[in-house]
Formats: sequence, C-alpha cells, structure tokens
Amino acid sequence: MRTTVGIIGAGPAGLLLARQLHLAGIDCVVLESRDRAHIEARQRAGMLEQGTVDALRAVGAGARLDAEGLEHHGIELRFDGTSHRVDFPALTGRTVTVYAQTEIVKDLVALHLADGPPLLFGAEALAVAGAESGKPAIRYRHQGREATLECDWAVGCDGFHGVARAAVPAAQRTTYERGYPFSWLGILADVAPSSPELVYARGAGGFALLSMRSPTVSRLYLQVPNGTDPADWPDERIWDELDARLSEGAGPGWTLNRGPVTAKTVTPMRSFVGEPLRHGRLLLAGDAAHIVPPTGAKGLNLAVSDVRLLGRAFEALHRTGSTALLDAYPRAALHRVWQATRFSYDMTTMLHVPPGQSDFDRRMELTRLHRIAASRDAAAEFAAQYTGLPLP
Ligand code: RFL
Ligand code: PHB
Repeated sequence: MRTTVGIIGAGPAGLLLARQLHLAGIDCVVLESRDRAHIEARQRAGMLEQGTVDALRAVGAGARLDAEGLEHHGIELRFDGTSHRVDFPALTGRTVTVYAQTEIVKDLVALHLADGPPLLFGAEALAVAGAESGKPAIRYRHQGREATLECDWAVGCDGFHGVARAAVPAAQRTTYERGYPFSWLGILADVAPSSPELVYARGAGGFALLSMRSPTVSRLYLQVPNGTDPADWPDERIWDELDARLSEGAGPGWTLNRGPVTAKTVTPMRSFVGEPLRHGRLLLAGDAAHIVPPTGAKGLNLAVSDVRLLGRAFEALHRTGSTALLDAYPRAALHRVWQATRFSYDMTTMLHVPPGQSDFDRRMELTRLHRIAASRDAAAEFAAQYTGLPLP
C-alpha cells in the first residue's frame, strides 16, 4: 500500500490529523492496532481547552460536543480548610468544556468511516524504516499477515507505548523524564456531580478530584500509593476517602453524592518529553512524544495542539510545496509542550501529598495555593495555563 501521509495510531491525535488531511485533500492511511470497540471505550481525559473545542468544530466534529459538552467558567481549589474559585472568563476571557475523550474518539471515528481515508483496525505497526531516506515505510501486521505502508511522510500518533519513537536512533534521542511517588485511582459513577464545577482538593490525606461526564455521571479521582491494587479499594472505602478529602474546605451544607461505581482503574503519573519530534520524514505527536501527569488536564489538549500544527504544515506543503511549517513544527510544538509540562508538574506537586513529606515542603505547597487565592496576577497566570496557551 502507498499513501502520502502514513499515520500510526487512531487515538485523538491520529484521528484528528487524518480528518484535517482529508479535508485538505491530502491522502493518508491510519493504522490502529486495537479494534474499534476498544478505542471507543478507553476511559481517559475529560477537560477540553477552548482551542481543542475549536479544532474539533473546524473538522466537523462539533455537533454532539456542542449539544452535550458542558461549558465551565471556573474550577474550585480546596486546601488548608478553605476553598477558592478560579474564574476563567474574568481572568482570561476564556472557558473550558467537559466532554469525554471516549466521545471525541467516537465522533471522529464515525466521520472517518463515513467518508474518510482508509482506517485499518487490528493493524499493528511493527517498525518505521527509511525516515532519513525520504521514503519512509511502515511495516505492520494486519489479519495475520505482514505488509508495508510506503509513504512520503510517517506520523507517529501511537501513544506512549507505540513503536514510532524507537525509529529515532538512540544516539540522537534525548529523554526528559520524572516519575511521581503516587498514582490516581479513578472511578466513574452513575450519580449527579456533587458540584457544578471541577473541584481539585488537597486534603490532609492527599489529593482528590471531583469531575464529571454528564449531569448524571460523575468522574472522581483519589491519590493512592504507587502499586495500588484497585481490588483493595471497595466502593465504600473510595467514597469515604473522597468524602474526607473533598469535605475539607467545602462550605457548610456541601455533601458528596454517592452512587453505583461503573469503572475503577489505577493510573501511575509521569512527566516525559522525548526529543526530537522529527527525524527525517518521521514526525511524532501526542503521547508518542510526551506525557504529563493528568492533574493539569493537558494530555489530550497537547495531542490536539500538536496535530493542529501538523495539519496546517501539511496543508501548506500541499498548497505551496514549502516545508517551512513542517520544519518549524518541532520548535512550535515543544514550546507549548514544555509550558504544559511545567504547569502539570506545578499543579501535581502543589496538590498532592507525597509519602513522608516534610512540614517545610507541606507549607511550601500550601503557600503556592494561598498565593493563587490571594493575588489576581497569580490566579491569572494559573487560569491562562489551565485554559490553554494560544497556538503560535
Ligand atoms: P493515545 O490516545 O494513546 O492513542 C494512541 C493510539 O495508538 C494506538 N497504537 C498503535 N497503533 C498501531 N500500531 C502500534 N504499534 C500502536 N501502538 C499504539 C493505540 O491503540 C491508540 O489507539 O494517544 P494520543 O492520540 O496522543 O492522545 C493522547 C491522550 O490519549 C492522552 O494524552 C490523555 O488521555 C492522557 N490521559 C489523561 N489526560 C487528561 O488530560 N486527563 C485525564 O484524566 C487523563 N487520563 C490519560 C488518562 C492517559 C492514560 N493512558 C495513556 C494510559 C488515563 C490513562 C489511563
Ligand atoms: C477528567 O474529567 O477525567 C479530568 C478532568 C480534569 C483533570 C483530569 C481528569 O485534571
């Protein structure tokens, strides 16, 4: 098989890039190792920046998002026995939208299958060869047989565990990485959210987050030790711990709504940036290139901003023959990636309680939170990062 742009991975990054290319009249093929049901059910992110919403609308994936997405004007921070609301429109003129990644993937897959270029499910990329030669070739296995996708450009949108990153020779790769001494236990519950906006809480016992998927479905997270087995957390224990952490600092009369838990997973936390984002005619985007801890809600938004830049760059190449925007992609993408990496790191370290934390470090965390509550400038910087920096 031959195409102009070979895309590995049908997560949000690969699907959105394919849609952008298709609308610009550029041939592409998407290879996805899993099946459709699997990628449409994978529970992940939920908070979209304005730029992400705009990008989805621009490719025709905005109808259900506009009907069902929940526009939010702020978040609440609870810490040290107090609560502070960060008002996004007042501080930045922008809002954010709650709409699950599962729904974005469903919307993009439906568009793609209706009139899009080939999207092969169960097609596992094995390796990318020839990136430096100007004729990349993606070797993949589909329906028990090995085949090759020859392309002018290969784009690795295959997530953190994908194969594309490995095509950059080790001697030319630099990896920046940091682990964290805690994980998130996340649940979905069939119960109305207990607050109209997201609540990020730093309780004495650790971090808790109250989020949502719809007016009748809550999404909640708890900081737990690394290596936690979800089986050790029966539903009652989760609700009790969420209640304890979220109630500290809540106003009088606030209660946590409890309901049937329909999903329970543990996710470790990591910051990771792999450079370069380009090797010859191979480009990397989204989780294939970088990972942030979910505290800043940036992973999905970064994946989308990477491919917005790439979509524009391929369009310019197609129209004018110039690779200037493709040449500029790594620098432009990495600027945002590092800002989001710093923000996610700050939010993570400010809101979690690592094991054995010293009294001094605890006071430093609380002092950072108190500064956001006390200073409009500090709150405005926080809000600008949370709602998303503009694309260059
Ligand atoms: P994805 O979504 O991981 O998609 C990659 C796709 O590539 C496929 N793939 C391959 N296909 C062919 N051949 C191969 N060899 C392949 N290897 C992999 C995979 O099956 C998959 O379909 O990456 P993308 O598109 O870059 O999107 C990034 C986002 O998914 C990610 O940043 C966020 O979901 C991160 N993230 C979260 N972000 C938030 O902002 N808030 C969250 O609450 C949140 N929770 C999460 C998360 C990521 C998680 N991961 C990666 C394990 C929870 C989890 C569990
Ligand atoms: C979510 O709704 O899953 C979510 C929201 C905000 C975050 C992380 C996860 O920071």
